[in-house]
Amino acid sequence: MKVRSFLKLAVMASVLALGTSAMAQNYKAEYKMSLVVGTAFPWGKGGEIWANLVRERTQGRINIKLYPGVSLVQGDQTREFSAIRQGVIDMAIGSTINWSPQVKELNLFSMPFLMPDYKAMDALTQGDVGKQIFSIIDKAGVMPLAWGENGYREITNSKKALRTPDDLKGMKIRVVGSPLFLDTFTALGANPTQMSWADAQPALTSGAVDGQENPMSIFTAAKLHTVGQKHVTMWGYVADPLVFVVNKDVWASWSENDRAIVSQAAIDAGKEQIAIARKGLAEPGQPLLKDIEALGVTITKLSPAERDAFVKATRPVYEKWKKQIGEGLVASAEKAIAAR
Ligand code: X2X
Repeated sequence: MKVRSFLKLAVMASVLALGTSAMAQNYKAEYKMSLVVGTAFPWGKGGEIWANLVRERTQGRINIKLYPGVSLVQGDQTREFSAIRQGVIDMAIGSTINWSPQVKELNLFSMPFLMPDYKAMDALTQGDVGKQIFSIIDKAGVMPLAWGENGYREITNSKKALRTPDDLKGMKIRVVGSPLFLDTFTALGANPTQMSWADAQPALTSGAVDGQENPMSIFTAAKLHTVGQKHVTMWGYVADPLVFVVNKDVWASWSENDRAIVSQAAIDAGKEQIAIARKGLAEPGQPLLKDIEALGVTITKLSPAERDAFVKATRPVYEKWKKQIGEGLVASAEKAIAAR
């Protein structure tokens, strides 16, 4: 009796073990999602929404854990794309800026004053240019699934209200990612320094740099007014979209049904994430700016003529990078924006 029930148990245990090992061949217990910032930011919220949708819709077959602070690459956001390609990272929602060292075409969105408004950005990401960019990311070795948004990057500093390129002269500005940013700020007479987001915050606190550029949703969630950033100029010079991606081996390991679920979940999460990123900025009157002013921050809005002075000063950078990115792609983008 005792022996028989032991055998029964042993058989049951081996059946269970077989079941889990069959699954383990294809599916990991946990997938690592890389993000630069956490769930206090619209960007990180997008990650949370995507992970939750996937977990629900796959009944837990695909279980995703968030790794904010690009901790899987020790905070070096410009190494994120390579780490996804190599499988150190299973999936990510990344900024086009951070991946542009590996995928030069992603510099498109960082061309100064290419996209005047949200409609222009949508005309690119939701149109033919977006499809071309996805095929380039795919060829670069990572599976792209959906677009999200970090946002329009406004310039902030601790010194004074900026209205003209002259006001930027000699100012130390933290920039990220691509040499294109160094070119833009050098053309404006500033003194740009490239550093990661992790390093930027202490550098702002100590005064090692005077200013930085980031979307207002990053400004508020990171409380940049508490690290001396008292002046914001709304110049809307570039905007960075986010891209939802999966490592190709991980992608290939999933059933067709699960791939469809993950892909649709990315699209749904991306839409929701973009709405969160634009909240308070896309509505008339931009209510988010009033909240920021209430923190003791001056917000400078440029007249069309004032903005034009920044456009003119950065035009040589635009022309230089048009060639580096690819004249065909940039021409398609210009056409799509003109037709918006
Ligand atoms: O580092 C930045 O400025 C940030 C958070 O916006 C990006 O990752 C591009």
